[in-house]
Amino acid sequence: MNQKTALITGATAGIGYETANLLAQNKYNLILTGRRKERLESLKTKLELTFGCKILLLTFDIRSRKATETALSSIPEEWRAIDVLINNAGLAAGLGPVNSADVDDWENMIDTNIKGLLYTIRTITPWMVERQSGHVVNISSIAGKESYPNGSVYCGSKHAVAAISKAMRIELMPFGIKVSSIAPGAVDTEFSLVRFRGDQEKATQVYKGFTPLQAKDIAETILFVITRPPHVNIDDLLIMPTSQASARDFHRK
Ligand code: NDP
Ligand code: 8X3
Repeated sequence: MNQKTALITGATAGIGYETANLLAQNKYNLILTGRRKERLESLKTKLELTFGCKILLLTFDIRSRKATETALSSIPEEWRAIDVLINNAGLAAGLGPVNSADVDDWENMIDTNIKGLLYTIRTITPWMVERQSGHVVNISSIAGKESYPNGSVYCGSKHAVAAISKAMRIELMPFGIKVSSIAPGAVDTEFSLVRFRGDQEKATQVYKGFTPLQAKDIAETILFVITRPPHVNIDDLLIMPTSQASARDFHRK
C-alpha cells in the first residue's frame, strides 16, 4: 500500500487527469472523481497496472449537493485519511456580455466552480481537522486575479475560489492544514472545447500562434506544492505561458 492518499476532483480530462498520472507515479493512492465513468475506469486500470497504486472511483455531478455529499460520504473508513484534496473540477461555459449571456451558463459555472468546490471542502476538511493534518489545493485561474470582458461570471467564480482559499487558510491554520491556491494562465486541455460547446475550430483559435501551458505543467506544479516540507506552504501560485503576460495579453506569431 502506498503511503499517501490524494483526492482529485475532475480527473477524467486535462489537469486532473495528468495530476492523477503524476501522483500515481509518485506513489500516491488516489480517489478520483468526475462524471465520465468509462474514462475514470480506464484511468484506474492503467494506473493500477503501471504504478501498483490503489484507486477509488466516485462518479457524480459536483453541481448536485446531494450527489456530492452522498458520494463523498460513501468513502470507506480506510480511505478517509486524505492527505491532499485537489479541488480541480471546473469549467467555463460560453463567452458573452452580461446583457446577453446565457443565464444557464452562469448557473453551470457557479454551481460547479464555487458550490461544488464548497460541498467537497465541507465534507472532506472535517476528516483533516480530526487528524490535524492535510493539504487542500484549490485550482483558481488568472481569471481569479483579473477580469476580462465576456467572462464576468467565470472570472467571478475564480475570484471566489481565491477568496475562499484565503479565508480557509486562516480557518484551518490552527489544525496544521495547508491551503494552496494555484492560478494557471492558458492551458491546452478540453477547457475551450467545453466553453465553446464542442466547437473545435473556436477552441483551436484560443491557443493559436503561441505555446500554451500543458496539463502536465500544472501537474508538476501541484506535485511541487504538495511536496514542500511541513513548515512550508505555497499560499498562492500564478503560472503563465511565457507568451501570455496577463489575462488578455498574448504574444501570437
Ligand atoms: P477539462 O475540461 O480538460 O477538465 C475539467 C474536469 O472537470 C473534467 O475532469 C470534468 O469531468 C470535471 N468536471 C467539470 N464539470 C463537472 C461536474 N459538473 N461534475 C463533476 N466533474 C466535473 O479542463 P481543465 O483541466 O483545463 O480544467 C481543470 C480546472 O482548471 C478547472 O477548474 C478550470 O477552471 C481550471 N483552469 C483551467 C485553465 C485552462 O486554460 N485550461 C486555466 C486556469 C484554470 P467530467 O466532464 O467527466 O465530469
Ligand atoms: C482559464 C484561463 O484565461 O481562459 O481559467 O479564463 S482563461
